[in-house]
Amino acid sequence: MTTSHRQVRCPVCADEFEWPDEPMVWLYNQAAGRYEAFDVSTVSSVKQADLRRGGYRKCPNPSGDMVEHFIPASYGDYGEPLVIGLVGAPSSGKTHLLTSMVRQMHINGLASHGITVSALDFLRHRRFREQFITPLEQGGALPGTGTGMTEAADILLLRAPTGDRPLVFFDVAGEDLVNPDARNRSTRFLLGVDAVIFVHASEDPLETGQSSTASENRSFELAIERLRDRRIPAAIVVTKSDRLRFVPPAERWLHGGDEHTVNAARIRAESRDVYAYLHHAGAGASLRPFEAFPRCTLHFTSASGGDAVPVETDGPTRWHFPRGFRPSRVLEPLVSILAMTGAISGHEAEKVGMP
Ligand SMILES: Nc1nc2c(ncn2[C@@H]2O[C@H](COP(=O)(O)OP(=O)(O)OP(=O)(O)O)[C@@H](O)[C@H]2O)c(=O)[nH]1
Ligand SMILES: [Mg+2]
Ligand SMILES: [Zn+2]
Repeated sequence: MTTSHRQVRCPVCADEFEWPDEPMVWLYNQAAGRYEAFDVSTVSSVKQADLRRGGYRKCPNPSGDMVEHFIPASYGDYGEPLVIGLVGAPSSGKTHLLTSMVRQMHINGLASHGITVSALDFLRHRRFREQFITPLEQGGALPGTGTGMTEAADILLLRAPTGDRPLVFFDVAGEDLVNPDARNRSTRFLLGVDAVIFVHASEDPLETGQSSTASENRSFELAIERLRDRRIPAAIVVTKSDRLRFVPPAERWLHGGDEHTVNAARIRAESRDVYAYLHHAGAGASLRPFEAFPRCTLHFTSASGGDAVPVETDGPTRWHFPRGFRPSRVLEPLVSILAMTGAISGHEAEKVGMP
């Protein structure tokens, strides 16, 4: 049932409003391509619950600064939502990382922590699966994210021993994240995030002059600036670490595969190795979140397992991963964030990311 008098922050417009105890549910009419209001007070309670699960609410958007948008009708019925944003330069690997993360969660990658996930926003999740998870599972490389994206990429329901919470991910274009224009709506999600995953791409040894070793990481800087007063946890991820097979600590961590426990000492050891790697690679600018946020962990991940190559076609160039899609350690940053935000509890979890 709906919990009344509860303040909820909309994950789309970042406005806060009282979650209404109303009988209206909006259902998406596929054929007409629009949401239609439906009064559920006339149907049985079993049907009401079912319609709420698959339905939406129209956000009142008190600031009146966004186009009409809808959030899952059951969004306010669970514990505090956990909103996670990805931040990183264009092409740093945010979308591949998020896709492989969501996929690993769905194939029970968090089961050893007593956590399962399912779709909360069914339409959004179906779109996410069709556009990202399925193509990646088939070995295709995903296109860059278009600018102007303001909506959450996916909204899931996280069921953990600590409670059930909506889990929201934002993944906007790197190009928008390096744009300092305050009117840029794509970065507004930062106002509502509970944790940030900062994504740094490890260098492609075949390319030179890559931005990853630049003295500045604009996307990190701008996000840190806007989150300055928020004491939220963060994770720095060196993704595309499959490229670091000649860098012994990275190779060793990736080779170790996925973890099944929260072990604060191990997470600290990996964080130390990633820190040293970024420092020696001259990418000190990507370490800024470590100084800016009170709790921060660092990770090596690979979303794909290898570099994409172009596919021979007559049409426009497509890219694919010739050895298939083999993610490694993509859930580690998420597990650390779950520990640092209290979604995973216990003595070890409390120590994660502590200085
Ligand atoms: N080797 C390797 N390449 C990767 C990996 N993840 C992503 N890539 C490549 O990096 C490129 C950019 O990845 P995206 O996930 O689209 O990067 P993004 O940060 O979302 O980029 P924007 O949406 O433009 O901001 C893609 O062409 C992928 O082929 C990885 O784990 N390993
Ligand atoms: Mg992207
Ligand atoms: Zn809204």
